[in-house]
Amino acid sequence: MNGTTIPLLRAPAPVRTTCPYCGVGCGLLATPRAGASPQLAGDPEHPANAGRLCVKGAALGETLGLQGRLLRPRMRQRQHQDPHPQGAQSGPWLDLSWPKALEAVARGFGSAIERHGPDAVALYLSGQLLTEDYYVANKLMKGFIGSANIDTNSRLCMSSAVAGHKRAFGEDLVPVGYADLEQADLVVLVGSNLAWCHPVLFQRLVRARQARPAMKLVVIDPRRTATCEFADLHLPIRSGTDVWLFNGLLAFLAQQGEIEPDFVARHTRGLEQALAAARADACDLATVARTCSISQEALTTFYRWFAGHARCVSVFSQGVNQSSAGTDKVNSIINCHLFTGRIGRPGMGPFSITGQPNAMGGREVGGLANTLAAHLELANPAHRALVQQFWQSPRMADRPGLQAVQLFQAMEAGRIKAIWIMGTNPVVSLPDADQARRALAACELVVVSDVMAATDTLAYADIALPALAWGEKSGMVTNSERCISRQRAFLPAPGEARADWDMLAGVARRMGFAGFDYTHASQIFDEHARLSAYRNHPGPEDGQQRRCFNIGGLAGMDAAAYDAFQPRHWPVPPSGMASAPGSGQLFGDGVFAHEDGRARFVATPARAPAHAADARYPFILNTGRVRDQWHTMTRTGQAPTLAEHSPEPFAALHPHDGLQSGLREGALARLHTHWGAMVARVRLDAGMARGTVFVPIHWNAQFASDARVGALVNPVTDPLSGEPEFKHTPVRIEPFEAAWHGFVLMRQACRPPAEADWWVRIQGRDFERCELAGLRPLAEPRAWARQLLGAPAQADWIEYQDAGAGIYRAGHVEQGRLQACVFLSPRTDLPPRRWLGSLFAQERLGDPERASLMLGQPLQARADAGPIVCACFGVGRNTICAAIAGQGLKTTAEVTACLKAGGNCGSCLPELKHLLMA
Ligand SMILES: Nc1nc2c(c(=O)[nH]1)N[C@H]1C(S)=C(S)[C@@H](COP(=O)(O)OP(=O)(O)OC[C@H]3O[C@@H](n4cnc5c(=O)[nH]c(N)nc54)[C@H](O)[C@@H]3O)O[C@H]1N2
Ligand SMILES: Nc1nc2c(c(=O)[nH]1)N[C@H]1C(S)=C(S)[C@@H](COP(=O)(O)OP(=O)(O)OC[C@H]3O[C@@H](n4cnc5c(=O)[nH]c(N)nc54)[C@H](O)[C@@H]3O)O[C@H]1N2
Ligand code: SF4
Ligand SMILES: [Mo]
Repeated sequence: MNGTTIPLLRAPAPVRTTCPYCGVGCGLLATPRAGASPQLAGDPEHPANAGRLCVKGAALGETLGLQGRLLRPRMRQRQHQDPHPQGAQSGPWLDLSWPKALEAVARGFGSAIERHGPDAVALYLSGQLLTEDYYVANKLMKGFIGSANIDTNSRLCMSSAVAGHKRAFGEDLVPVGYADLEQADLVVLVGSNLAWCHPVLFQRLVRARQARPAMKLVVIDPRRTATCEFADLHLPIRSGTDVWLFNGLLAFLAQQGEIEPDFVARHTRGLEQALAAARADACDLATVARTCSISQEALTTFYRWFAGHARCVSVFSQGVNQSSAGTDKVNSIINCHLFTGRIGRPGMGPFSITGQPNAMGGREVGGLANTLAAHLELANPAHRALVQQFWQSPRMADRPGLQAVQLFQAMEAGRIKAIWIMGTNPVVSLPDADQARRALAACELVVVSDVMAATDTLAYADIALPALAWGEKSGMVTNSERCISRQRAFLPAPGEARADWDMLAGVARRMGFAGFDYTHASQIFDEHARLSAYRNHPGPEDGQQRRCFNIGGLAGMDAAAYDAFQPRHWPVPPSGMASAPGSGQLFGDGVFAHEDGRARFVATPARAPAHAADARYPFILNTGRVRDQWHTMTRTGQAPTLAEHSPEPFAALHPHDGLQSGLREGALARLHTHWGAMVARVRLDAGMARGTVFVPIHWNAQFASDARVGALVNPVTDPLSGEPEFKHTPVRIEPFEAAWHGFVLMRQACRPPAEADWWVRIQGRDFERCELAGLRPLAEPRAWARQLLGAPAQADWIEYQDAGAGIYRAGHVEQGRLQACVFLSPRTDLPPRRWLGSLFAQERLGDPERASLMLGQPLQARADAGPIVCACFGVGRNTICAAIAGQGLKTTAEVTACLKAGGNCGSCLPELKHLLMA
């Protein structure tokens, strides 16, 4: 449970580690405390964050408890193969020892390979694994099993950026760092909600702008996001039209003569074709503006600003990558940077920002089905030979393996007989996510390593392997700006949990493979570092290109040196070896990684997203993130501090669209696509484009009855990168006609009742909350409520009923303390949950509180703070709005001075700004 006392691993000195969430890669100091959970703070010496943390990082302490953890290897017999919403395998779990579990995995994989060949097995990994885990998995699969059926959730994340970089630069290289963002005169954020998804970096940007107010910020996103609150210009382009926009920009720059002719002539190829394609799409500004559905004035402003600011960084993220034209979107942006020579110098360049903490490390080890290791290429026979020689491996995969979406399709078709899923939750995060269930149900052997005991994916596992979690595991990660840092353990290993690399090596040894005798993570990192430098020098005898990814300078660290490792940006070539051309400020010398040293313009003829809206599915479904949750919520879902900002799954749409569809704010709506359906709370938001609906990705069967948006997403992928079109699926949205709405707050775990056709579970500080709704009226609310709240016959039970109005309220009090309460109504305007939640912190419920409980409203009008805006200080919207109005506050600084809100992590500053302007 939160706040559990954890035994100490070592004397209380701060341990330097890094945050397990986003790709900013903030450093943390964890100080173990006797008799209390460790104290966590931002590391003032880490180059990414200089001591700052966002709200997710600041709340990490609330996720360290062992409740819900998977602590022993388990196995179960499959009883049937039918996909079932809550899991196909209904046999009971049996604990087993590690040797038996590893043996079972090795035998299962071995048998599938023996019967059907190496391509009948697969690994599906994650950008949240440590570099060492990733390295061992890739080595096992590609070099020893001999198949490239190893892919990762990075396929769903930045594989379009990888493909775009390779086309343009010849190697997957990100030429921009965080300081460039601060030095830029123009920052363009394309398909990135940086304020919520990379908050500490966003705040670095905001501060840089305060220091240099002339710096401009442009946001290109169909939605008006929190990031837009700080923008000088927001281009709410029609979803999927980025290539038109950037083709238009290239044509405009050409027409204005804004070319860097020397750079283009000496360091690039392919301009003519790219420009011809751009001009074909963008014959004039009016056409581009119309296609992108923005005003010509806004378009021209953007184009002029781009033309006029040499120091320009274009940050792009999932609004670009997650598209059936994702790779072309990436190259259309890079084209504009090459044309203006804006790359390789401070304060400029195209910046693919990574999402996961070790997405970059996964690229280094070549975790994708089409890459090798150390930025080498699977398709290149010389590269395969090089890696095979280094690994001394018996075989080597010689063709690309299946990419995530294809992999699960092949599995459903029976072509994958055994899979090991590690550090990812594909039943939630894949597109057409019900297909993932069918696929896993059809697979003979499903092995899942995870830190939690219950996830939507584990529901389909035959073998569950307990992994060490953040705080317990140790290894390297690389952030968005190529900075390698250590994650370090500051907690003891709980139960029998093991490091992921350790499980992989154990299975490899049991499969009879040599080269997996690691006893410490430092040995694996050393091997990875040596491979990066191995024959990494140009020479006619090699036929090899010099690779920019070289960390040979980090080879040779023993356990102690590894333990003391300080953050370093790569490349770090071995001492004495010259850096590859193009390293340092990457591409500073104008030399790129293509054989001829030149970058490539890529012709990117624009094409529309795969599926258009039609009469049946008239809206476009866009999916993405909220501020305070991480992905499938397995960890952030346990933190009360993080639950309050967006407690429930929602569907945001424009108020006019809401009106036309009969959807009120706060009502429930059902969403249908060709692929699946779900139910969510309606949020009317004037910042949404007409005809679009936004749904967060986070909720799943562990937290809600029916809110897994992945099930609705079309599985179309980009032909080059294999990345799915997560941001564009035609959808229908209609009222979910519930006969009753209600909610329960309980000190104990709250099990959603069978009568609820819809529910959401929310972690509170002293209680659990369940939001409920039912399609059929409750016959006996009172008996139902007493049973649900588990109140004994003689319990102190207070209640209020207005049977005619269908209203029922009840509370169960024990020794003066509120144990549980329930509220039911035919409407959605139920009492404020935050105020009720605060009653659980009280030692004694006085008569006024008992009365107000039955009234369903606080006695003082101000007692309900409203939905939380500042999670650090628990400041709600009502409190903020009252202070703004009552005290005439004008700036976020004044709000902070008055209420503290925004004064710690700063994640809520965009929302404070919004409230000030409202
Ligand atoms: N709080 C939080 N932070 C996170 C994560 C998290 O789960 N929670 N996850 C991390 C991970 S792994 C990732 S990959 C990053 C993702 O970080 P982001 O990419 O910033 O986040 P998203 O919300 O997926 O999408 C970004 C924006 O793309 C917009 N968009 C949709 N369609 C289009 C389009 O056609 N064109 C353009 N230009 N924009 C479009 C969406 O409206 C959305 O606002 O976040 C990381 N950080
Ligand atoms: N609709 C839609 N879907 C999307 C996206 C979108 O924008 N829209 N975005 C996509 C993107 S960018 C991403 S990155 C993915 C993310 O999607 P996932 O990777 O599926 O999401 P997570 O919740 O991060 O899954 C991590 C899993 O690993 C477990 N875990 C945590 N630590 C460890 C560890 O140390 N070892 C092991 N073995 N397990 C561990 C967690 O409990 C959890 O079950 O979602 C993708 N899916
Ligand atoms: S910005 Fe927040 S989530 Fe991202 S690494 Fe830093 S503290 Fe963690
Ligand atoms: Mo991601």
